Amino acid sequence: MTASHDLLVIANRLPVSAEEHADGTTAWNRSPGGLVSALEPVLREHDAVWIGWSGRFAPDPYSTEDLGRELEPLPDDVGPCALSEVELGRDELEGFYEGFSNSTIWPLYHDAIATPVYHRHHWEPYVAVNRRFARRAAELAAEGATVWVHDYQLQLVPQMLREMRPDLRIGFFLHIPFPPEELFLQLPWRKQIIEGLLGSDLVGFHTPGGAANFLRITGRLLGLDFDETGVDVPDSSRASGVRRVTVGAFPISIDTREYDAMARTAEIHDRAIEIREKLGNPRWVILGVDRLDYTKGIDVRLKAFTELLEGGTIEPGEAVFVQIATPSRENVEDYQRLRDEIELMVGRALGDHGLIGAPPIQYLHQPFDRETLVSFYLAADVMLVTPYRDGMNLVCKEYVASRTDGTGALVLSEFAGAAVELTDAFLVNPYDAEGVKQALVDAMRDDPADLSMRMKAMREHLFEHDVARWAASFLDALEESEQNR
Ligand code: ADQ
Repeated sequence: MTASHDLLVIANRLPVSAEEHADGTTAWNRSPGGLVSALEPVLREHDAVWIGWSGRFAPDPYSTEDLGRELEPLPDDVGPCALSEVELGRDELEGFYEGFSNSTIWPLYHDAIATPVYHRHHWEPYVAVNRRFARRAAELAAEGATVWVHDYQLQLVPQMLREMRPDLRIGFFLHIPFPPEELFLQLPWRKQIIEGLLGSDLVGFHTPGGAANFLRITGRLLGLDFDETGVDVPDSSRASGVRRVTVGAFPISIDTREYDAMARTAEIHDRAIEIREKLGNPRWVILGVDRLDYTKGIDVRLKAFTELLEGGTIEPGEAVFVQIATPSRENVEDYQRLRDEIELMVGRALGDHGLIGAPPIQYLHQPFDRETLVSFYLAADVMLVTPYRDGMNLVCKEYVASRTDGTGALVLSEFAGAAVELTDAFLVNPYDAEGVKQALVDAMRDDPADLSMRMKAMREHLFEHDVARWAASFLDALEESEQNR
């Protein structure tokens, strides 16, 4: 590959993943996802390349010169555009991904719900891997190309890349929350992270709150001048002496029309009816869908539902709570502990309140395809989305987009980015156990006319603010930030 690409997407993962077979062959599966479908039209318009890791390991210790074995090259036709694989060794992944990304940044940026760990031996591979991504982009970018860097695993890439290629236009988007300074300042490498992000022309967050936190920290930590739209970074190569970094909120969304269309098919309707029948046709089906992550507040919901059963507000057999929890980050200790805690809670509740043939809770620790998820969304009278903190949360948007007939109720945490937009949901503070119980009861018992008004308003919002609009607004803002150069 040559330095010919005018649009580069850099994300921790490629939009395809490798499935290595015992006979040495590799199958490549396209990973469907919001980001891929949002970017697909833009990628097609450009000579684009996507830089990321494929999920397969290079031998440790990683060295570009001496791979030990050649990784089979990626086939040309598997992705939505050209793909460039960044190699990672197994040990490196532990430090960079499971370590610094998921045991330091992830908990710190989610209000320190789990205690972040600060290990120097995690920071070093984080820097090394970020540099590898930046170098690859520097090699592949055409003069003046646009680069869009994604998420918390790659916060140093913008600055590294700017040093290598000052001609590039660099945008960074953070998919998780950005914390207030009281928390962020714990980070021993706080200055390096902020300087890394400030290598961008545009830094985007899901919410105005995240953007404001970031701006305040640039002032506090680096003494830079900022206002609500950006920050001035000293730059002696410019006549003005400063380079403007634009900062803003770009709430991500889903392909609303696609979910709406899926939910209208006869097949998915039939599957939703079948799900309800298998659950015993209760009056209420209540649903939770998440990655099994301690930020998502799965325990909050289980507790609320169980206490309502205990107190007799919900009669056994009247309602079934289905919790779908996708296995996630199973090598990180906090996630192993969480799984045990949730399964203990489910087991206890079933022991105390189960009826023969009619368990009040169904717990599925499995991934499902999108069609199946939409069938569950259609089958559910109430969707419970109760994270302690969430950058956005797409599940609640998928639920709303799937409720084509305007029925259904969404209970949504105030601490999900989506709460800024979906103000017609039953908003709750996930730390307030009584408040969550009350919101669930309100959602179950609300008058159908009120429910339908709320759902209609949320659906209208999502049809107008879909993922294509998100991608376009970020790329437009990036282009405009260039005009300020
Ligand atoms: P996540 O933390 O992964 O994303 P979320 O936004 O809810 O959270 O996205 C999860 C996605 O996985 C959804 O599209 C959902 O349908 C899918 N999913 C969940 N359970 C599944 C299952 N059992 N089987 C198959 N698919 C399942 C991070 C941030 C969020 C932010 C997104 C996008 O933490 O806050 O909204 O990135 O920026």
